[in-house]
Amino acid sequence: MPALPSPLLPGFHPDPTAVLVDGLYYVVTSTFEYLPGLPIYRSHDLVTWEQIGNVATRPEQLGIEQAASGLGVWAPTLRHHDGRFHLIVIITGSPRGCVVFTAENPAGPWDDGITINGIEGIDPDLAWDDDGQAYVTYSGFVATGPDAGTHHGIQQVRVDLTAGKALEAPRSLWSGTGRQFPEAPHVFRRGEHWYLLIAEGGTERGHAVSIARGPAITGPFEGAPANPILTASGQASRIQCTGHADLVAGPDGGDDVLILLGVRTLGRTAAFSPLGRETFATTVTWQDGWPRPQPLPTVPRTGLFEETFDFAGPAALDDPGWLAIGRAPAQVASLTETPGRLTLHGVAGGMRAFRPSFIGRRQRHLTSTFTATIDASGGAGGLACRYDENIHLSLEARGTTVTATAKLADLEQNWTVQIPAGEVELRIETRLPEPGRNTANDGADRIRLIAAGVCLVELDGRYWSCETAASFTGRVTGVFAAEGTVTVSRFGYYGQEI
Ligand code: 6LW
Repeated sequence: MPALPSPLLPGFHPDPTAVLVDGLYYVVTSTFEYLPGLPIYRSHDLVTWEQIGNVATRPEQLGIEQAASGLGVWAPTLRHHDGRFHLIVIITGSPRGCVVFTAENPAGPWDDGITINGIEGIDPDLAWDDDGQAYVTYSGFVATGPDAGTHHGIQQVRVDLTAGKALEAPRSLWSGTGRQFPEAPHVFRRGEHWYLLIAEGGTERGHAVSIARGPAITGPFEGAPANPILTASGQASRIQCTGHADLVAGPDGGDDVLILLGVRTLGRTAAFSPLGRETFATTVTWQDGWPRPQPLPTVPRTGLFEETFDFAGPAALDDPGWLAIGRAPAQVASLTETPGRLTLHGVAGGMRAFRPSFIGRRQRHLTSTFTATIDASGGAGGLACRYDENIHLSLEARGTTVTATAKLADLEQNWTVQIPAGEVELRIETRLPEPGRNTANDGADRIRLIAAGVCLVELDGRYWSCETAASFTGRVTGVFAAEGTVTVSRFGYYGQEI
């Protein structure tokens, strides 16, 4: 097998689920409050990946207009059955609940989905027994409401996918080895055994993968003697939080592969991960009917990356990598209102708003430059890097002033520079700390906020990392409007892995 890149899908790509169909691999990850939801990636060799679309392109598929940041689309499971792709997901903070979407073509269109009633939890898995009966296996974690935070282990129900209902009361399957938060179950058959693969320990530094097996899809399940079979917990590794895995057969009959969640940490204490939870992969060998994951590939990605948008044509927003918050990108930004430019209308509060006027892209490279050429003469707006409405960085043009803002929960600081009237080029750069600067104060990357070539401030990126933000997502960087009308003639993203 060719060396697997590490990460497999860089940037905000948590909770991966994977399936192999007719020699092609597909991976979907979770998206929380963002739209479109559930990006779908395709690869023929697990090395080169292309985003072929998103499962949820229409807001009504998700119902997350009011979902708080960090709620919305949680961990999905992607499967292929009876000639159709099936994607099951529990949408927290949405009236839609547990939904199964299907599509013939994974690139879309996906249907509106059917809600499965009778399931209270997160991280649903969908599997069929040998007679074609469908089962949903899920984590009995309560994510919202008065009982939020309580846990009922891994549960399972037989379901009718056409009627959209559970056919029995939930049965408890397993609670893992005693680490907190048994979740992310996947059930599959291999040879004579049925396996129940789960995550436990929580999605932070205690994250681990454990497995059990039994004689039927319904169990009873018995844990592996060597659980947890994978964890970075307590190990001197830059890649931490490894867990939440799905299993696929390797290319060309090679070893199986676990597709899993992890973070890339920086700094002396490996404490901060600027890009949030990413997707990784590792090979698996089997012994005595139990999987033995091999060490995660440590060879990082290398190379240069560039994508630019000049908004000249009507298709610039069709790229599946644009993200907006609680609304679709095309509901936030227009390509027709000002021909040749992207137009956004201000939402008061700018990036502090619950639903800002913002479209952006995942930051996927630790060394990165985002640029936007903005005309804010009809209002105020600019370029921003977002974790959520409380944790973000921005450059906002208003008249002949550009204000840089660093927002960190209850703290906020501003810096200003005067610019000539007209268009201004705004830039957010992230750079790795210089080698040898590995001191106690070394947090994460260095972030520079630049307007018209002037660097207003350089900041330690530890404060815009998933640990500090206590965030399930990652950095998303793009353009926003805080007032009036703002237009953008050019947006560029340059990345480098070294
Ligand atoms: C997800 C859970 C988890 O539902 O984090 O890492 C939660 N694992 O399985 C949100 O992504």
